Amino acid sequence: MILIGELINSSRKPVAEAIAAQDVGFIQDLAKAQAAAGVDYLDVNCGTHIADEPKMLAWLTRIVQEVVDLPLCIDSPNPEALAAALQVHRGKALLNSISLEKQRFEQMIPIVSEYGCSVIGLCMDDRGMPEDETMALECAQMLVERLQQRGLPVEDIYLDPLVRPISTNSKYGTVFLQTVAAIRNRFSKVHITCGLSNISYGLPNRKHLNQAFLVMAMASGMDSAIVDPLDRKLMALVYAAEAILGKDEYCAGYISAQREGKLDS
Ligand code: THG
Repeated sequence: MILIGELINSSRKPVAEAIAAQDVGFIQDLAKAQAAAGVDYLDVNCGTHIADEPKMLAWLTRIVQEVVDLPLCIDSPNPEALAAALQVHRGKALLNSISLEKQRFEQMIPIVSEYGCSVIGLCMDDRGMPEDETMALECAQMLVERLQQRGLPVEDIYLDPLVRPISTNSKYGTVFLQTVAAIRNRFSKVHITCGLSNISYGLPNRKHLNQAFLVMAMASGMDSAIVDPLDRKLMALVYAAEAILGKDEYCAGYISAQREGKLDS
């Protein structure tokens, strides 16, 4: 699994406050804690600071990479903010995100080419978010086709079928899982990711839903997710599910996780 740590996001109140106060230590501690938990990327998002998002996203990128040796998942719908952050980013970033919305696609593509990053493609177009797996698969296919046309290798494409809360429609869980399975059946090499915790929005004790959903989505072919890596149970389930799905030869990863104390609650 390619895990993306979600905690440096200004939709979380302590982070919004730290960004407003330019509290470098608070952000850097969050970066170090997530890196120690074993993620592959750290998401950085300061979408609530609209007025000076380019400056703030570049600042976040710089201070996070001062203390962790990880690539970042740069999370913004604003092309100027993405470009400003990519300018100071070291290594190969993951741009979060492009979509099939005409204006967004055309604005983002030159940035992806200029900085040679990987990219998350949201499965939606100018009609909005798909309501069923047929339309979601159509968006996925169109994204892969158009990104490849622009020279992006399939290994650099992360499709996000978009998780919606089951509290708003009880079908959203199965629609997502069927979409993942259909994408995986069609494209063996493309990455499939999502914002995992959207599934449980509006419900109590959300961690159980997030954990069950993660395992089911992995079984359907999802190979990446944006998660809270400080949820130890969730992280232990990633090791367990990878071993069960044959993604962990001789269960070596599971056994090392045990030795490193990562499987204790
Ligand atoms: N797809 C893609 N990118 C995304 C999302 C997605 N980026 C943002 C988001 N969704 C994923 N990241 C987060 C980060 C933090 C939280 C949830 C998702 C979080 N939420 C608190 C909660 O749910 O309890 C609410 C905030 C708070 O009040 O603390 O912490 O889907 N490509």
